[in-house]
Amino acid sequence: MSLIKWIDFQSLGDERGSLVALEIGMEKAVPFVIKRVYYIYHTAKSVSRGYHAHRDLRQVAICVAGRCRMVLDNGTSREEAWMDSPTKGLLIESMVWREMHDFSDDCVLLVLASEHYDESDYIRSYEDFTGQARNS
Ligand code: T46
Repeated sequence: MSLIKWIDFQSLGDERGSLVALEIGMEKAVPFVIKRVYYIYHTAKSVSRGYHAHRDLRQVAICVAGRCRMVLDNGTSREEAWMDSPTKGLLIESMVWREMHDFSDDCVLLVLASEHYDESDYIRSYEDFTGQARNS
């Protein structure tokens, strides 16, 4: 099964512009209760971010402006996708290594998270990640 799992959001556009609404309980939109929201912006094009996996955390990432390239890796296969649509969320499951590259100057990456911030949930060594992914 592909690592790249898109969730399509309904755009409530009219002549004034576009609007996407995400509400707690909209199970089809986001398949977990959102406990945290953060956004990444002003990342220089030459900078890459991520380089970690999460033991339990599930997330949906939405590029609400600009674009960036997301790489996902489950320890066996590696896939990538351009994030460039405010109406598409990328579901990132637990135990998936992620890297983000090629941020445009105007990129704003909004992330909905299933848990509060917890540094102990991060696996920041690729070697540790592949070892744990093999055994899970
Ligand atoms: C992920 C990708 C997509 C907090 O204090 N609270 C938070 O909720 C977050 C997300 C980060 N931080 C602190 C930890 C670091 O001192 O903010 C700093 C930057 O975080 P980090 O280096 O982890 O950022 P990225 O862009 O490498 O990764 C982030 C998320 O941490 C991660 O969960 O999946 O975005």
